[in-house]
Formats: sequence, C-alpha cells, structure tokens
Amino acid sequence: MASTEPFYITTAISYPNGVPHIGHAYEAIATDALARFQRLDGRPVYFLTGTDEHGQKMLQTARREGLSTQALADRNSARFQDMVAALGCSNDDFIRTSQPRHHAASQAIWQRMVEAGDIYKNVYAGWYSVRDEAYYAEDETEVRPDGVRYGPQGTPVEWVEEESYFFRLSEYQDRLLALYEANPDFIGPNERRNEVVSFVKRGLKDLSVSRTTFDWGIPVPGDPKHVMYVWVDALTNYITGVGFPDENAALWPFWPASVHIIGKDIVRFHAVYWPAFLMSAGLPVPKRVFAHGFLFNRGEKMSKSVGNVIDPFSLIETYGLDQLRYFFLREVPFGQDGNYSHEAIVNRINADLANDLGNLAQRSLSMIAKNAGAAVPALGALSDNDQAILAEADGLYEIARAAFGRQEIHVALSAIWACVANANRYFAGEAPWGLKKTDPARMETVLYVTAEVIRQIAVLAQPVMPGAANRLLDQLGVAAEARSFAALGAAGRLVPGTALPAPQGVFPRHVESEA
Ligand code: ME8
Repeated sequence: MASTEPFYITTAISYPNGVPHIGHAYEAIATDALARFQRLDGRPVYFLTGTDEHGQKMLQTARREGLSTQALADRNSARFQDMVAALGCSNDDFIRTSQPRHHAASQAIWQRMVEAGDIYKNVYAGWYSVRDEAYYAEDETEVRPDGVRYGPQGTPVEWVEEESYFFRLSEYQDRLLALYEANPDFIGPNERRNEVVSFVKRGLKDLSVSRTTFDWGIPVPGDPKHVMYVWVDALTNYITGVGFPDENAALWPFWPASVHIIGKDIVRFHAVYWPAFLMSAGLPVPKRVFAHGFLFNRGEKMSKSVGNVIDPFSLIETYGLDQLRYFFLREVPFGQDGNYSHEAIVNRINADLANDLGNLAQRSLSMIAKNAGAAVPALGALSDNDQAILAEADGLYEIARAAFGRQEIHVALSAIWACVANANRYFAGEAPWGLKKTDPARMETVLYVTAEVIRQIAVLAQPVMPGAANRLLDQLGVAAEARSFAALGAAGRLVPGTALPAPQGVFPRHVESEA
C-alpha cells in the first residue's frame, strides 16, 4: 500500500570552491531518482539541494583567485544550479548557506545549544584539514615520507591553536549509541553503520565549533569575533530549508528528514555530529542517513579520445541525459564505489537501452502501427505465457518499492530489466509477425500484452529516465494523469482501441563521433 507520509530528501550541499564534478552529478541524479519515485508513489515530497559557502577552503580559494569569497560563491554556486537543472533534477529549492534565512537558522540552533548548556569557551589546539574542513585527533593522522602530516582521508592537516567555543559532544556518546541501537536503519549501508558505531564506542571528545582566525562564516551570537565552524552551519541547511526556526512554517511538517543522501567521506558529520546538535537543540533527528560510494574514472580512453567528459555538462552532451542517469544508477550498486569509462557507458546504452528496451518498443509499436490499425490492439483470451509475463510486470512495483525504500536503486533496475529481457523472449517466442495471416486476433493479443508490459516498465523507469520514459508513454497513448504508480498493475491497463501516434525510436544507439 502506498503511503501518504511526507518524504523529505536532501543531497549534501556542495562546496562551490570549484566547479561541479561527476561525484556531485552522481549524488544529484541518485537523489532525484529517489525523490521522483516517492512522488510518483503518491507521497508529498520535498527535495532540497544547494551549496555550502563558508569555511576556510572557500576563503583560501578566493584569495588564490583574487576574488572576494562572496564573488567566488556567487560564480560557482550558479554553476551548481546550472548542473542540477541540466541533470533534470526535480529539487524544490536550492539553498545557499550565505543567504540571510540560513544565517538566522544557524544562529537559532546555536542559541538552543547554548541554552541546553552544551556550548563553552576554551582553546583549541590540534590538527585541522582545510580540504575536509575537519578536526582530527593526532592518532588519526600520520606523517608520510614526504614529511607532510595527513588525516584519515589522505588530505594534509595543519596545526591550529586558537580560542574556540566547544560543543559537549562527549556528553552524547550514550545517547548516540542508543539512537543507533533503537533505529537500526539510521545509517545505511551497513558497513557505514558499523564504522560509525565503532567510532562512537571508542569515545567522543568535545568538538571545536567556532574559529577566530578568519571571518568568512556565520557570527556566533553575542560574540562576533567568532564565526561558527563551517560544519555547524552546513548541517543546519537541512532545517533552514524547511523553515527553521519558524516551527509554524508551512514546510516544517517535513522535518525530520526521511533521508539525507551523502557520500561516504562525510558520514561522521551526518551520523554523529548532526544528531547530537539536534538532540541538544531539542529537535527530532533525521530518520536515515545513506552514504553512497565514490566514482572513479577507469577509462583512459574517455579523457584521451572523447575530450573532457568528466565535466557533467559534456557527459550529458556526449551520451544524453537519460542515458547517463540510467548508466550511473544501473551500473553502480548504490552505496558502493563504482567505475565509469567510455566503454562501460556505451555498452549500457547500446545493450540495455537501444537493444533490449528500445528494440522491443520499436518492433511491437511498428507492428501495431502497421497491422493493428495504429491503436491499442484488441485483447483476446490470455495464454499461460501471456499471464506469466503480465504477472511479472505487475509484480515489479512491490519489488521496486521495497528496493527504493532502502535506496537500492540498482536492485529495482535489475528487476525491471530482467522483465525487459523476459518480454523480449516472450515476443520472440510468440512471433506475432507469423500470426498476421494465420491468427490475427492472437497477433493482437500478443501485441497488446507486449505493449502493456512496456507501459509498466516505462511508468517505473520515470524516476531514473524521466524524459525517455515519458516519450515512451506518449507513444502508448497513456494520459499524463495516468502515469503515477497508482496506475501500475491492473488499475491502469491499456484500453484497446485507443489511438496511438506514429512510433519513434526513443533509445538511439551510441555512435562514435569522428572527433
Ligand atoms: O563535502 N564520487 O561538499 P563537497 C561520489 N560541503 N561522490 C562524491 C565524489 C566522488 N568522486 N566526490 C565528492 C562537502 N562526492 C560538504 C557537504 S553537507 C551538510 C556538506 C560527494 O562538495 C561528497 O561525498 O566536497 C558529498 O556528499 C558531495 O559530493 C559534496 O561534496
């Protein structure tokens, strides 16, 4: 049964110290597919993404480029907004942490943490990675043969010693462990959960939450010599986005978030610091934090012969948007690291899309256009084969729903494409072209069943390939209002006699350019 519970989903907010790269695009695509799935499933959905504009990393880049930090943030944040638009993301808002609404929210949560007695002033002396914007304990760092000291993520750390406010994180160890225990789904996938639990079990130190050696940040209420540690403000974006501190805001019922989608390098911030800040502020914690893996370019050929296709914009141009979205979500088990290469992308486009789904649609729809009066064919008595393939298509919704509910997008896609393969087998086995003269009524039934299976595949493919799936549904004569998941299964069966437009290929093969 579909649920009507509000669904609030977020991406991490990206540092606009550079332009967007493929990792940012991957996270946006996956989060968009998850948001679209729930919307089609009938839930009220709110989807937030944005840019994380404060901190020392932004300041250093701005200095290097001879720009003000705000100018750097403005320039690059615009590129991130362009990227999410180019990726077809259905985000409801794009938050920038330099916005006044976000300053207000960050100061409000700070104030609540003060009132809870969790903030005190002291001196921080320890290691800091500007690239990670993270404090590390000495035993998490190592000096490498190059003489430089590195943190656990392989980025250089520097010694920081300055007056700082601290958050009493040490007081939250037991409450965090109780949270993980009571909510086994709080962190996914499991490897990440295990890492967090053992990190917290090793003991938590109080966290430095302000800086005094630069001023690019949100001033600490009542002590503007201090700016907030960038992660305090960054994490707060998730509640700013739904109206905090106004708990009567129209969007506030979306809090707590259903799931924060992030990369595996920032789990500690989301699964340890963030729930502790929220508990301190007396606010509910998110229901789930899901960490995807990292993407690596293993296709040497990609950069050599195709050009700079690591840039999300040129990837879209080279392969097509729906193709790119499908590739990443099908190829890489969501939650694990993945590789991409020109060959792997072309192979998916040509095998799964052009051959498997594209040809099935093209062959059956052209036969309908030529031999069934360009309308949804008539349906006769159903054979066992007809019933089996329809039952498989009807069963996809529950499989997809369970998989998307656990962010296992690849599991849903593999079930859907298994059905595409079976539908091809069915179509080849029933050979409707041979029935044209001998048994035209049976031919129409086979074409009907094939078209109906394609309808369900297209409805379910919408979250991943919104453009192509909807073009396929256009060709099947499915009305715009009959494309939600409520129309899956018997509820939305194609209606014999419905006029159909002339078929057009939806999934072209990828042909190498001469360049
Ligand atoms: O971490 N593959 O911003 P960010 C997959 N501002 N994902 C990748 C990736 C890769 N190669 N590289 C980065 C930040 N990511 C903070 C977040 S949230 C309150 C603040 C992911 O621009 C990364 O894991 O460095 C993160 O989820 C997102 O891209 C933004 O990374």
